[in-house]
Amino acid sequence: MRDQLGIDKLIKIINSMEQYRKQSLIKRSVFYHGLSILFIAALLLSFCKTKTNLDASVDKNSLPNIILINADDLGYGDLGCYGANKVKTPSIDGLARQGRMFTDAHTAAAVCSPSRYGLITGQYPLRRNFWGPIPFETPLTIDTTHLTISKVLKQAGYSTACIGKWHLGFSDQEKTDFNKPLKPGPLELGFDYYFGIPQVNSGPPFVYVENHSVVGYDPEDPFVHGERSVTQEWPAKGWQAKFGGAKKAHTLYKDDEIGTTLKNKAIEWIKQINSNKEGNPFFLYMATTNIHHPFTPAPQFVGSSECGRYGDFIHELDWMVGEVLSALDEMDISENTLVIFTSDNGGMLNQGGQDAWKAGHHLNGKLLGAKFGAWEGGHRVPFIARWPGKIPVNSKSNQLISHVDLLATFANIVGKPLGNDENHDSVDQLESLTGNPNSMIRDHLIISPNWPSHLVVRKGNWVYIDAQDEGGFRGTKMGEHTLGGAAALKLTGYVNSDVEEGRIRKDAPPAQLYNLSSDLNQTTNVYKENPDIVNDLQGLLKTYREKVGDFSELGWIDRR
Ligand SMILES: [Ca+2]
Repeated sequence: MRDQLGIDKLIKIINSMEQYRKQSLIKRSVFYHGLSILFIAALLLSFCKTKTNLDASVDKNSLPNIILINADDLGYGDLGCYGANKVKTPSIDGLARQGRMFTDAHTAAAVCSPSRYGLITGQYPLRRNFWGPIPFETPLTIDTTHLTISKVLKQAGYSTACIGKWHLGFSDQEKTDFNKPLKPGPLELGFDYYFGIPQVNSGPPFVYVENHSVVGYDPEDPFVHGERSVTQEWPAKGWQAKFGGAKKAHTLYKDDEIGTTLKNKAIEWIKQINSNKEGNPFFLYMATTNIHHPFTPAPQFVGSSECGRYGDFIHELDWMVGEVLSALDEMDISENTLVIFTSDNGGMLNQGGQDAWKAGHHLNGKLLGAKFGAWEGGHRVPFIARWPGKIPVNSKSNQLISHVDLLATFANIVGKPLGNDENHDSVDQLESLTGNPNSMIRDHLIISPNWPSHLVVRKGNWVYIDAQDEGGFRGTKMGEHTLGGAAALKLTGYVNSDVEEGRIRKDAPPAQLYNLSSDLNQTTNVYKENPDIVNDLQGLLKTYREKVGDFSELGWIDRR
């Protein structure tokens, strides 16, 4: 039927063309010669068009959307699927059941800013001499010529967004001027869109930033140094008196609405990209402020957990994740979306963390140590990946992986594996996500605590720390915001052979070696018993210390 209609149409067209020729008095041979050239050109054009569309649709269909959720300060023991029972995390537990949970995943650093640097660049932050959280006027810490996870995906045709906490600086000036466009920033590193909080929820400026601008900014109402900011007061929120002005921008930022706002923005962006019929895959890097202090869950979560505001903030985080996952279901795109959930460093024994601990919630599970530190609790974090049809459901992996590995892994997913570039430390872990490798893919792993002296190297089941104690927070008293290291063992009751009554013993070895296969909780320093291994790992660390290069030290270090 369709063929007959086509032939009838063709006869009609030929008849009308002949009529036109007669009217125009053009010779039959000239007219049809010209027409045939036009016909061939049209055919070629139409072939090219079809071919391009075909290629694009094949490529796009085969590439998954990627959502990378990076929680803040969420410890190894903070989720139900990792053993927590004072909080309920049904959405994240569900994600784990539908995918794979990793038990030996590590951040690049035990601290917010350098951890995020490693995640985004695939490079150990030590190469940038980067150790601590950056002050708020620090310029962009990532070189805009550097390869990033967002660039790898953008170059493969992805629409990309960063929504949430940035904490990696803006501008190329010596000090960032928030009264000027915040450029370069995430957009110059491969993100098409950015919305979020520029720094951290505990420090200024307490405003939202969208792309290059502070949301609600008015040049008539600029930021002012030394003026108290118009912002809500919360425990463990600081420096309000340091940076004020910009009243309208400050008023738009309400601490207990951040979780909801970021969740809404994330879903809004996914919906907008998904409704774009070009069919590009998308990459969303969603960095929550949950569960970094101040603990500011929305009112409906207050009092919902069994371990205070710390747990309530986890409940809000779980809700946010659940809402994003539900949105994927509603849009019918869950099947072709790789969702990764992780955290930027281990749990912190701040006031909220200490209260939670006393209520029986163990932030980092049975792991020794916490945020900022070289012990496992500082950098071994939850890492869950779901990719229907690719990642086996309800599976666990004890493969040693690092956040820096996402760069090479994403590059492989989009079919453009990275070369052996000295400028990154990323190892392709696609096989760890989707298969069951028999042996460790990584030969070794370097992890940065807050103190450069305490650099960590992991090789096989051995972990070596180049100094005594945790090399992180230095608070020694219960109730102190920065309780950490040996002193924190008075709270946790955990045991380490170098520690006695909350202090490092006088006869403790100068550095630390643990065998994680028999002593995951780092109870016994076996440095003295294994001089050859110590020697080998010290040598390995030395090669990395030489990579620091010409950079001056970056980030705050708790050197009290
Ligand atoms: Ca953090």
